[in-house]
Amino acid sequence: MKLEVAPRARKGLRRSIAAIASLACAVALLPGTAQADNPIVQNIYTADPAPIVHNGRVYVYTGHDEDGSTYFTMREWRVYSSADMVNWTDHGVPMSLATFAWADANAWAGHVVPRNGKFYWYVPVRQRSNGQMVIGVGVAESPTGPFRDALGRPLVGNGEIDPHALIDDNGQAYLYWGNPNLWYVRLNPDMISFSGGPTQIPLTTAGFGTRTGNPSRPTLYEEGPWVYKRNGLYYNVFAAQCCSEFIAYSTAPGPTGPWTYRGTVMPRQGSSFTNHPGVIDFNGGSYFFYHNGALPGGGGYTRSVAVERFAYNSDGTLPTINMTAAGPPQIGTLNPYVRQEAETIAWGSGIETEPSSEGGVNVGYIENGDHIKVRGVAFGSGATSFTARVASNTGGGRIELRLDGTNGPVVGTCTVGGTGGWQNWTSTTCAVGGATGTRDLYLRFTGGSGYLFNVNWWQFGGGSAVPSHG
Ligand SMILES: [Ca+2]
Ligand SMILES: [Ca+2]
Repeated sequence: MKLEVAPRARKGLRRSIAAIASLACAVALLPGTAQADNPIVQNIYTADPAPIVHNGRVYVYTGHDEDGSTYFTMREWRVYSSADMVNWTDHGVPMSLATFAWADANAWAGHVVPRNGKFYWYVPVRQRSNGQMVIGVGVAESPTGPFRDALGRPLVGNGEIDPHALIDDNGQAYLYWGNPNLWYVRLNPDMISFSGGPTQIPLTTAGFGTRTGNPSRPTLYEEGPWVYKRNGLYYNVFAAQCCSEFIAYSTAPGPTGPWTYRGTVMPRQGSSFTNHPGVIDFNGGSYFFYHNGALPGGGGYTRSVAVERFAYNSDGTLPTINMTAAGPPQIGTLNPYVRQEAETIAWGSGIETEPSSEGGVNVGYIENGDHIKVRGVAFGSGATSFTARVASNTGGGRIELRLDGTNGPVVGTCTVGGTGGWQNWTSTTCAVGGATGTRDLYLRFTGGSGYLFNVNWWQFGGGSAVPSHG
């Protein structure tokens, strides 16, 4: 159970996020202007996206750059999921350095692959005994964890980073990794052991492009291999030629090559000197995940995960993909007449998330003027009530339900009272009028000074929408 925290710590990031969110809202109110929903997480810095598709949702696994970091100071990993590519649910911290008793630092770029009804998460971490970067593997029965150390020791290690797993059509799995080299091992079907030793993929200029001015690294390959098979072709999308990195790719007829360099996927953009690719197909579209320094205070050590939709060229080659603030279009709509987690967010301003005593995650650290945007909410013929699961160790406040923007029409206002604790939960309900059709919903929080209340989930009543997720 989550302990009461008083006074609650304030993080400097939130104040600056509110500033960018205000700008984003100002832009959103302009007719015909795309709404800013990149980066996909606004309350913390995230990096190194690793997306998977499971049971009709996209799960994206990320690292967590600590606020104010001046190095790759990373102690835990995060996971977010979405059915519509714009509203992302925060599932908290499913794995951290503490998961691996033999590791002491550097919770860096990992990759998750489902198999055998389990989820295997390959991560580079620093081994306490010798200070070397090695690769550990976590395992869980759920995509949101919790993950445990599958081995109690590293799976493999040679000082290099950025593991990525591929299960080929014949069932043979491969684990790729490396910076400055590119390695693989053949994983056994248990996904936590391998046959043979680490093998190097030759970094030839034909395979990985030509880098000039660095004789020790003659090719563009830098790090972050993302290897997958699509329509019979193997792709290796990777971070190229630090610094700053761009994203490039190579293709091959087989999982270990021979590779042919194919060019740029994402140019050098976005005020982070690293980038990291993650590529999936989902619900008829193709999506490219990456990171940049787009949030306030953002940069090379304070990064943020973002996503774009793209289409393969007819010959299977990748188009050039540019970073945008708008991100992909929404797939379908969000159903307000079922329980929605408060931490399902298109854009959050001023809020934080934390573990909830009722399970999962709740939104907290709510102050006067903070808000949450939920995109494309299908109210249909009209909602008549709103219920929120709330807790407050202070005097509470109000939830204004607004449409279209933080200054849009108010369709209801719920009062939240004190509950005697930040994790003492109760439900509060208020009347709603005028919420019809499909609109963006803004939960705008108001009240006195200090922290007002927490929200775990919400649900509208009375409507008859026929929502869809595409
Ligand atoms: Ca706040
Ligand atoms: Ca929740």
